[in-house]
Parts: sequence; C-alpha cells; structure tokens
Amino acid sequence: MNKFKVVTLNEFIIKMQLDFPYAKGELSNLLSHIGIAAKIVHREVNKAGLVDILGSQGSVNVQGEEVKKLDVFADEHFISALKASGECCGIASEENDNIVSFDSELARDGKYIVTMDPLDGSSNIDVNVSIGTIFSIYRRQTPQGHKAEEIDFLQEGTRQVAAGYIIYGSSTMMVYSTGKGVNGFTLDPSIGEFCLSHPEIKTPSSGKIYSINEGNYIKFPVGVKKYIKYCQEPDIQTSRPYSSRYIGSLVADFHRNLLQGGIFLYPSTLSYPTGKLRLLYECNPMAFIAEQAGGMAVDGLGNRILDIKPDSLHQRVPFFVGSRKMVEIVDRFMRENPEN
Ligand code: P6P
Repeated sequence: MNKFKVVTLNEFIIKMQLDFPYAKGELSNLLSHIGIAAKIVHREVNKAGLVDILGSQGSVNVQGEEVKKLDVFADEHFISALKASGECCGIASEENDNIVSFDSELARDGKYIVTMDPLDGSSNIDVNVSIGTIFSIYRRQTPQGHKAEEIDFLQEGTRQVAAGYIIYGSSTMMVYSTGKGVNGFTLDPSIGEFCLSHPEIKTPSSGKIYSINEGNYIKFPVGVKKYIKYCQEPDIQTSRPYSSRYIGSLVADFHRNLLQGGIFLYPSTLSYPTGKLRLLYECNPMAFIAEQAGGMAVDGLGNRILDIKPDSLHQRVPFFVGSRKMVEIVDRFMRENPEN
C-alpha cells in the first residue's frame, strides 16, 4: 500500500474483503454502515459542550428538534445504520433491556447480529472526557428469513466475526479487527472520512501502566491487592513502579494501553460482586481486539474472556485485559489467592 496515499475506511474494507475469497461483501457493507453512524455520533458528541446554546436533553434546541440524551441518540443512530445495511437482523445494546429484532423482510435475511455499547462512559461527556462506542459482530445462529432470537446473541466471544470501538476523544478514531489483525482509522473532519492512521496495531508484550479504580481497594480480591502492590514495588529490571492511569472511560483507558502497553483491571467489587463490565458488548469486543493485537484478556477466575459462554444479555464479568505478560502475572496472583 502506498505509504503516502490516504487510505479511507471504505477503501481498506474493500481491500481486506479481497483477502477473503468467499466474501460477498455483506460484512464489508455492515462495517461501512457502522462507520457512517460513527460520523453522525462524532458530530453530535462534539456539539455536546454547546448545551447552553443547543439545549440539554429533554429540551428543544434552536432548530426546534428534541434534544436527546447522547447515549439514546447514539443508540438510535447505530440501530438505524445497522437496519439500513440490510446485513444485520438484530442488535443487543446496553440501552435496551431485550434484543431488538429487525422486522423488515430485508433485515430478516441478514446474516449477522451486532452487540453494542452505543456510548460507553457517557457520564463523562459533561466534563469533556473521551467516550466511545463498542461493537461486536457475530453470524446469526437462527436461519435467515426469520427474526433474530436471543440464542443468536448468547455466543462465546471466540465466535465473533469482527469487533471494534470508536473513541470520541481529541480526535475520533475507529479501531477494529475482522480476525486478521487490528487497524486504526482517524476521522478527518475536513473530508468526512476515516483514514488509516494506525495500520497493524500490535500491543507491547509488557507496559508500565496499570489502570484500576483504587477507590474500590478494600473489597478487591486478595490477588488484585497483591498485584497492585506488585505494580508499586520498585524493581529496575521490570521498570517498576508502574504509573497508575485511570480515566474511568473504558474505551479511553483501553485505547491508551493498547498503543502504549499496560493493563486494565475491573475486578469484582462491593458494588459489583461479579464485576461491572458487560461480557457481550464491553469485555468480548475489547478482548477480541486485545488478542488480535497480541494481548490477553481473562476474568481472573481461570477463564479466557472469549471462552465464556454467556447466560444472559447483560451479564457482568471481572475483566483483566492488556499486555500479555502483565495479564499473565495478575492471573497467577489470582490463581495463587483463590477467593473462597
Ligand atoms: P468506575 C463507564 O461508566 C464504565 O462503564 C466504563 O467505561 C469504565 O471503565 C467504568 O465504567 C468505570 O467504572 O466504577 O471506576 O467509575
């Protein structure tokens, strides 16, 4: 690929499709529609700071349009883009208690289902902290021509066809994988295109950053407490003490650690005894990306995240993800200090 030519997301998707000889373009079409929705959400997220001018949610803005909460706005726009693609028969979303099966004839024929967190970390919008959209794509289990059913969504993460996230930060980026590595695209608002900016992302095998909400320290499992102390102990050979970096927005913490090396931990806590993060649309897509970039993702209870068989749409799991050597160490601490 000519290193000076700008490669747009759609050009890249088409090129990658040529690497899948039997691909008919359905996945390509689906990914392109996700890119379209991401641009619409980018535009709205970047206006959020103008609430005084545009009005806050529940009010009517200067254009006379109802101002929606941004996570509802994002949910609606991703759902309409996925419906319009004609490749997706239904979605599971953090914003919806149950699955949303698309009932048009075109959508019922869709081969894929999507799980998503349309706007993760949305509580950070008012303080201008980066937020994100997270998505996973699976092949449906039920026959085409029928409405999607819950069984289509309760699949192990290893069955993901693709996964990715959009981070709405100092710039808006889309990072995704179809199982052949991880690539990052930065939105160039001047041309309205996501352009390949981070080809073939590989996460460092170890890093110097650990990300965890230490306010929950008292109730952390012993293995996590031991790992935190390990991170803080001086050791020249392993570049410790590490730096503690925690934004409180999964996509932002994950993205920094993916590029620089590091580990993100959300263990069980007093408030979330099985962990806070959702398996279907937070942990599985991020675990898929992490592994595709050479990293690792486990639940600290002896399970690889991608191997966990979901038993409910909004199931929460403990989540340890990032540089392989760092995850291996916390996983060992957890094995050596099992909780009764
Ligand atoms: P805590 C945001 O609310 C979120 O779902 C993730 O984006 C983030 O990693 C986590 O919760 C932060 O949770 O309990 O540390 O505020």
